[in-house]
Amino acid sequence: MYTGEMLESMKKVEAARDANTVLEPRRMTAAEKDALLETYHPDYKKSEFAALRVGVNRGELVPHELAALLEGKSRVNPDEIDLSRADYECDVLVIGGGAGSSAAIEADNAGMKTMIVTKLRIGDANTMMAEGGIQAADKPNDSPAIHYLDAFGGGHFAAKPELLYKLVNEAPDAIQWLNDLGVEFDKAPDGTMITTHGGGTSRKRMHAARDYTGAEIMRTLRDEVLNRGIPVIDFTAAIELILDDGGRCAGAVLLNMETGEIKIARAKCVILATGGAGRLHYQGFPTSNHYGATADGLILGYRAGAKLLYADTLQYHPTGAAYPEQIFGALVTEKVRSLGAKLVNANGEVFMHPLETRDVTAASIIRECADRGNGVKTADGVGVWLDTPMIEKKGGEGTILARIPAMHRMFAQYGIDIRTEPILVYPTLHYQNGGLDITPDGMTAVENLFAAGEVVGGIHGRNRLMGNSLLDVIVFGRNAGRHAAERAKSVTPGTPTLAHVKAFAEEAAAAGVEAQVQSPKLLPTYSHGNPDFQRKAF
Ligand code: MEZ
Repeated sequence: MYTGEMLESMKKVEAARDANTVLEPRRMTAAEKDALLETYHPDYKKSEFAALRVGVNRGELVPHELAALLEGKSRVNPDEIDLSRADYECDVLVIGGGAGSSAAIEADNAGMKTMIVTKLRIGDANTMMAEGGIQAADKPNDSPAIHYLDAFGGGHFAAKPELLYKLVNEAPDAIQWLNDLGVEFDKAPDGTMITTHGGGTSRKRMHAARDYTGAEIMRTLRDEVLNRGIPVIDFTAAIELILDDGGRCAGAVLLNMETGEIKIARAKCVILATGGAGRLHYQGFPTSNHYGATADGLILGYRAGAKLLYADTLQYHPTGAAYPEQIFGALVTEKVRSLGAKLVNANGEVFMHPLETRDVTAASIIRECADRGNGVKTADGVGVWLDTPMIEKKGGEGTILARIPAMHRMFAQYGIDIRTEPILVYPTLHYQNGGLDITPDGMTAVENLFAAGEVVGGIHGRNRLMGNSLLDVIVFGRNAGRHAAERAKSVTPGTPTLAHVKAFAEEAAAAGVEAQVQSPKLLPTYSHGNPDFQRKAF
C-alpha cells in the first residue's frame, strides 16, 4: 500500500508530467560526472574494499565479500580426491550458462567432444535475466568505430582495446547468427530490425525482443544446444579446476548439487562461463541477478592462478524496483528510459538526463536521495520516480504493451499500472565489470583455461553500457568455443593434479590468513541465522 507521503508525491509528479515530458535536461560535463561518482558511487567507498593477501592479485582491492571467498577454504581436501578415475571425459568442458552455450555450440561445430555442466539448469543464468537489448552497429548511420567510442568512453577509457575492438566488430555478425538461429527480434513490417538508444549510446543500436531479450536469446541457445545433442549435466557445480603436472587446465572437480557426490571431469580445455556475483549483495544492495550469481568462476580461476582485472568495479543498475517490496531490487529495464520515461524526484522535478551512463545515473539517484533529501520514502527504503506514463505521451497509446510488456506485467501483479502510474526505483547490484583477465582468443593466464561472459573483466572497462553484456556473451562465448576447440586438437594432458589447491592454502597460511568461509559459495543463504542479504535503509 502506498503511504500518504508517497501519494502526495505522486500527485506532484502527475501535475508536472506534461511539462516534464517535453523537458530536455542537459547532460553532465565530464568534471561534474567525476565529482558525482567520487562522492556517491559505491565503487568509491573505500571502506567496503579489502586488499587481497593471497594469489596473483595480492595487494589489489576487491569488495570484502569477494575477498573472503577468494581467500576462502576449498570445498575439497586434495588428498581425498582420486584423480586416477574420470566420471566424464571430453575435449572441451564448458562450465555455465549463456556464454557457455554459445561456446559449446562453436566447439561442437568444430567437431570436438563438448560437454556443459551447470550448477542449476541450463539457462538459469544472468543471460536469461537481461531485458532491454543487445547492441550492434548494423545501421547505415552507425559503425563499429562509433560503437567503440561510445563503449570506451562509457567505460572510463579502461577497456582492454583489443577486447573491445573484437566486441564491436563482431557485433553485427552476432546479431545475424542469433537471427538465423531463431531469435525473434523486434522488426518493422519491412523486416528491418527496430533499434533504440541506451544510456551513453550516440546511435540507436539496441536490438531487442520486447523487454525479454535475454530470455529469448537464452531460449534459442538452449534449443540449439539440446537439438545438437550436446550433453548437459544439470545441478552439477564445478568446485575446483584440475590442472595437469605442466600447470595446464585439464578438467574440474564437480559436485552433484542433489546427491552431494563428487565427480571428476577430464578435458583438454575448459571454458569458465559462470557469470557474475550479484548474489553476494555487495554493500548490502539488492540485486537483479540470477539466484546462482555467486562469483564461482572468479574463485576457481583465481585459485588455479588466473589473473583478475578490475575486480573492484561493479555495476549498480540505476533502476531496480524500490517498491513494492515483493520485487525489491528486480530489474526495471533501461529501455523504459530509452522509450521516454524520465527520473523524477519527490517534488516532481526531473533531476537529470535520463540516458546518462549507468554509473552516473545510479550515483545521481543516490545523491538525490541521500544528500538532497529528495527521495520518496517507502516503508523501509527510499527511491525516486521513473515516470512511465511519459512513454505513452511520447510514443502514443499502446507503446508500453507493445514494447515493454514484461515491465507492465511485473508491476500489474501488484496492482500498479505503469501506463498511468509512475514507479519507484533505486540502484540494484547488476553486473561485475571486472573478472578474469583474458587474451583476445579468450584464454586466461592459465593455459587451456578459457573464460567468457560476465566472469571476464576488461571488455567494458570500469562501467558497461546497456546491451553490451548480451553482446559479449555471444561474441566472446563463440570466440572461446572456437579457440578452445582449436587448441584441444593438439593437447595431450599430463598427469592431473590438485597441487595448486594445496599451494594456495599454504600461501594463505604463510600470509596469516585464516579462511573464514568455504568457497566457491555456489548458492546464497537467505535464512535468519545466516543472512547474506541484510537490507540496509539507503
Ligand atoms: O545490458 C543490460 O544490462 C541490460 C540490457 C539491462 C536492461 O536494463 O535491460
